[in-house]
Amino acid sequence: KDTSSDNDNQQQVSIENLRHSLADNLFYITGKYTEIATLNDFYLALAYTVRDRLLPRWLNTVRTVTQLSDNTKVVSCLSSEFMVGPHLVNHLINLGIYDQVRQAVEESGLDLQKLAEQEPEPGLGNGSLGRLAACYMDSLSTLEIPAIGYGIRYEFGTFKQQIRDGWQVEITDKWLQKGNPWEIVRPESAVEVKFGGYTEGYTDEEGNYQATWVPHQVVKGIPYDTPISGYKVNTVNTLRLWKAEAPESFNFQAFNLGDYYGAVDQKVVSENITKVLYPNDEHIPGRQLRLEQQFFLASCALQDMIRWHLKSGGNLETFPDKFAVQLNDTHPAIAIVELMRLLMDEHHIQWHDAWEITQKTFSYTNHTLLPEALEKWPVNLLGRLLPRHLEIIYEINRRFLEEVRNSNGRDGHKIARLSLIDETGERYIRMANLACLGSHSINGVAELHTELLTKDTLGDFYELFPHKFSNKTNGVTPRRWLVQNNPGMTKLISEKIGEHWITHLDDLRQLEGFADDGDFRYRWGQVKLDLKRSLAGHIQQRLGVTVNPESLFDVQVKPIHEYKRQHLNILHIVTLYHRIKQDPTVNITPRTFIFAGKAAPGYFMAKLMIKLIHSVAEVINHDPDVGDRLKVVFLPDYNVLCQILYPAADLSEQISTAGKEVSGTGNMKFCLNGALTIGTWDAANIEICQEVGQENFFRFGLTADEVYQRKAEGYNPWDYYYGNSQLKEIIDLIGSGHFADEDSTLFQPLIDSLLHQDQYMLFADYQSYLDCQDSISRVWCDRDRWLKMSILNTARCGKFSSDRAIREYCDQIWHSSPVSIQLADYVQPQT
Ligand code: RUG
Repeated sequence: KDTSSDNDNQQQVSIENLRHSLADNLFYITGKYTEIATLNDFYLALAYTVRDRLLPRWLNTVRTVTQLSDNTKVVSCLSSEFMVGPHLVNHLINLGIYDQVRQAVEESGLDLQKLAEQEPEPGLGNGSLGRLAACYMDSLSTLEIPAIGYGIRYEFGTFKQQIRDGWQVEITDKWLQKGNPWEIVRPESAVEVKFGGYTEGYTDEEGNYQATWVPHQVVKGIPYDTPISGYKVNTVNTLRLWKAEAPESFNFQAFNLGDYYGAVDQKVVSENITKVLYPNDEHIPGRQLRLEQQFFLASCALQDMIRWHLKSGGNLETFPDKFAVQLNDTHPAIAIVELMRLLMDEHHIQWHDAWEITQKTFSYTNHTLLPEALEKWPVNLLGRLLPRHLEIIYEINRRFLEEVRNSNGRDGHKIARLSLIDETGERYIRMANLACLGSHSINGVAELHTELLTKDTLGDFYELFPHKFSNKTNGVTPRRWLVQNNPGMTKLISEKIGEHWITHLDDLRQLEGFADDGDFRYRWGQVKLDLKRSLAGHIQQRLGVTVNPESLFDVQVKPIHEYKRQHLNILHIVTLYHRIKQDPTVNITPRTFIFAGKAAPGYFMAKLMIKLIHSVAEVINHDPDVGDRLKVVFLPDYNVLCQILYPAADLSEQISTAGKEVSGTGNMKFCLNGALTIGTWDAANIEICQEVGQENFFRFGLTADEVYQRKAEGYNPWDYYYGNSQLKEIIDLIGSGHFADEDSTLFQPLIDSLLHQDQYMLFADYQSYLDCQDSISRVWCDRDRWLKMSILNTARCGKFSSDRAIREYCDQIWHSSPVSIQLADYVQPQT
């Protein structure tokens, strides 16, 4: 490890140098002189200045990694989503040059924060699955593990959320509109991806059946590389995102015949593949474009890795010794079949060996327990788009089921469940089954999740291959989620325990010793209050709502979904409001309820929940009886905002129905920033509670077993409605149209779904939630106790570092170890 890298930086990155580079880049790259440059031009010039400082590390990492000997493994993350977040400040912190750059920027008459705000957030994901992949890339670099992330360069990322009249409106995310200084396009490394057509079989000279795929269409995959720096190390790994292009962008024959649209047809059709990211929770089995995206990513990534491996002198038998390929959910699972095809059809390896290589190469992370979220593709669609792959899937399945029948008997139901083909109605390919079969490792992302996976969702596979299953509880990177987002708290912590915790999060335990120190507690409280003041300013400016920074900031930030139960939170808020209306002098702990999150564009109920939040807010925020005791705000388009929301929260709402959330990572970010959690016994909440201690955690509600049991006994929401007068009054109040200008129909679909089904058991958990919230209000009034609990939450959340998770993946699944990157032959560009 090059421990002198910090010192090198200090010297190489002199303020003077930085100022010159900034001026040069403004002139030579943006082509502007200072007087006419916009803030964005200055941001671009600064980004290039920082990228220049990254390049020696990046190129040395690439060079070292591509020349690694056979026994060093490269971790390859295949993910349809990477939510890397803004790059600029992250690199400044990782390179250890934040202060110098800030000074150079100031001396140039600019403000670093304002420039940083110019950076559009690449919206290349829907939420925490993509955010997790980005945290893992950060940890891989920080731990000096050779790694590459493969994803799609969506031209339009996740939609931007606007709110009009309380309703969500989706706006196209044009994140590339003003250029992207972080990426470098590598057209020389393009690959070709085939689609459609038919297959032709023949028997080779040795009598083996072989197949050729005659595609209908060929698309070019162009890689765009983005650097992912590690914290104060030389490793800068690569995120390689693929863009689809037509091999020939312009058809002159069509043009000459006067068919002007036809002349660019291919270009349009091909480029559509990487145009747009599909929103979460969309019903996608029939969406051909989504399958095209998945296959495009899988094929580009595998061709790239194979080329790299062969070029560095390896042969394909040793491919799994060189690459550990992690499938982030089933979205890239078609890669299993594509690797089989590439090995057999293009590299002439026999089935048995190809299958062994494939299984050794892949490992699969599952991220869902919801049956409706388990991916499946109609056989017809897959066969039309990928005819050769369908043949291979059939053959994998035939061999697998034969083996099962031979060794496990002929339980028809079980065989039907294990089959890669769902034949219960229209025929589908089950991607989770394919991922289980084609991987040597399958993991869940929290202990309860893994337990439920092995018991239920993937229970049949667990029975057959128990050795493949393990748990790897998710983690988040402390660099982005504390050091970058919460400099005040970072400074306070480091003052007491040094900076080692930034890469060894367990060290935060040393803070426990300060929880009883009155002075430390006071300073901890002041840091929080400052953050809350600045969030309050933001709320005022954006929404025109005045909130009291001294009130309890009660925050629920996550995608809007019935199982995440934002509407349970609303039931609590309406209960407090109702108490005030019944007795305006009632003693209520002042609270600011903050919501943020997007609903999938086609998910009506989630959109109605957003409308409900706004309608309730409208009434409560303007009711003189309520005054400033309660305020409700919804912050639109939360991606960018999470940076200020997590640090400013006092209370983190993690209230999913037990057994429905798989892990959550927001819960970890809140805890790291000293928020206390109100949570169900679900997902990673359980592990958070175990770590911080139940006396520092507010637990309520049914367990996953109890949820299951109640449902089995015949859960009836009406029993709760009639059995709890408070609940009945609240539901009736919402149903009456009180929050909807007396329109009693507006929220009826939500009310009906609760009364008639209550799939996510809000009514069963309502009283317990309310009691828990009341006890939170009491604890809040004991400021010393609250602050102590807050400090202990931060002190004890070391387990939830993505560094810990990545170490577990490296040791137990990937068998990959650190490689130190030397900068010895590095020549600094002249500036
Ligand atoms: O909903 C889950 C979260 O609970 C989890 O923390 C995250 C990362 O593991 O993945 C989320 N998720 C699941 N996002 N998409 C899916 C289904 O594909």
